[in-house]
Amino acid sequence: MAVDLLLGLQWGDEGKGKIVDYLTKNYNIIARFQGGPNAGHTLEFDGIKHVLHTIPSGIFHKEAVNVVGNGVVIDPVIFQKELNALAKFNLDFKETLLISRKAHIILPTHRLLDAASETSKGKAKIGSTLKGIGPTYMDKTGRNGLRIGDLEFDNWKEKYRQLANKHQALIEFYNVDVQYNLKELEHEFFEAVESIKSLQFIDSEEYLHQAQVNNKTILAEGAQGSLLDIDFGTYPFVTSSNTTAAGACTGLGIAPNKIKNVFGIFKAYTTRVGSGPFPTELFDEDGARMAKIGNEFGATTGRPRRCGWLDLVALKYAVQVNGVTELMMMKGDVLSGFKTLKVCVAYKYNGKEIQHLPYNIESENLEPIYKEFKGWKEDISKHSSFDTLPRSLKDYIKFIEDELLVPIKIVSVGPDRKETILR
Ligand code: 2SA
Ligand code: MG
Repeated sequence: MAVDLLLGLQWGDEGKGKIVDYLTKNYNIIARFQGGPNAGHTLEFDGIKHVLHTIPSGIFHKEAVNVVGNGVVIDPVIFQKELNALAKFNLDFKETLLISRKAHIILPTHRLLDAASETSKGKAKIGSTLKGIGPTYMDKTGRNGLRIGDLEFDNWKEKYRQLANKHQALIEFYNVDVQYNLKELEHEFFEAVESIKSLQFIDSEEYLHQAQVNNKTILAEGAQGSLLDIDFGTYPFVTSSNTTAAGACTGLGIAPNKIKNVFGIFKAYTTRVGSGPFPTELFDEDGARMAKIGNEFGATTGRPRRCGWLDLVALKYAVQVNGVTELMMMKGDVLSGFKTLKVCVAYKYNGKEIQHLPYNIESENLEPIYKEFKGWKEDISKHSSFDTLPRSLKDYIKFIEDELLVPIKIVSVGPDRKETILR
């Protein structure tokens, strides 16, 4: 049985959580493959708004099994808080939330190291969510990490201590002002570890293999976005994992030839939270309007997101790297009421017009070239069929499809599960 894959094509916050929740009815298993509590996946249904960080977005469907894959990094303290926030929904986690033994653990000192590293960079900081993501993946690739499977052995605290001691020495090396009380942090960490031990830890690659043999349907859920990919994103202003399609193979142990549909999610405009280049960023009223109507604030940190026009050059790049087979356009409703819309169709790069994403997209070297579109006035959030959408929105959609050569199968017209148009 094939595996489908869903991922973000921009700098994250495209609305992956909403669409995973919407699609879960078609799948037996939802499996997260990278990232950690830096992610903020927002879901809205029955008048409830809920933000998930590490737990896959299929959790609200009682029949679905949710797997936290080996490519994910887990902070037991945040994980525990997520579980507590879900208590009111009466979900049975023992059977429906499974964690890979090979997933790495975020230690309290990883978070401190993240803060020390960012502080030491001053103005050049990445704009990390400070959840310890970078340092944890560094320990993973440096072969020092502590994994979920280690918790099943008696000596895990020795491993923990060794790693935490090393981190403390590193924090001192940074020589910046990071205040902390390790005793307190460790107290909550050890408590949370004991509590997550009540969940099922699994050999997730084997579990997912057996699921495929038994004809179960699997949806791999990405976090952050393609332009934050450690290899293909706007390095160094990226996250520390592969957010692109290949990350689903390494982050779950799924073979590339088992992946069938690749669903690429994008916003009808662009946002970015944290530092780094953003060619179509707006500093005017249009940008402020997108931020306000789109409620563009980080779902994990609350930071305001930077906003700008749709960048088709960057989007084409993401479609290419991921092999996207179906597109999903989010937040078209936020663009209602704009007189004119702009879409970046090429860049002026060192004096020449180019149509690909170059190595360096800092604004000193690059200027977006826009095509203008007529806006629409109507509130589209109550529409349930593509046919009734305003003509100008349909033109906008058609242009994007023609440029990317991939069909847009879902048009989201509001944050609620119900505000979704399937074509
Ligand atoms: P990190 O924390 O080390 O992974 O940060 C590195 C860069 O990756 C960006 N990043 C994100 N960008 C968008 N959304 C993310 N999740 C949250 C959300 C973010 C928030 O859903 O809104 O609440 O601020 C996310 N996670 C990481 C980050 O901004 C850095 O640029
Ligand atoms: Mg988000």
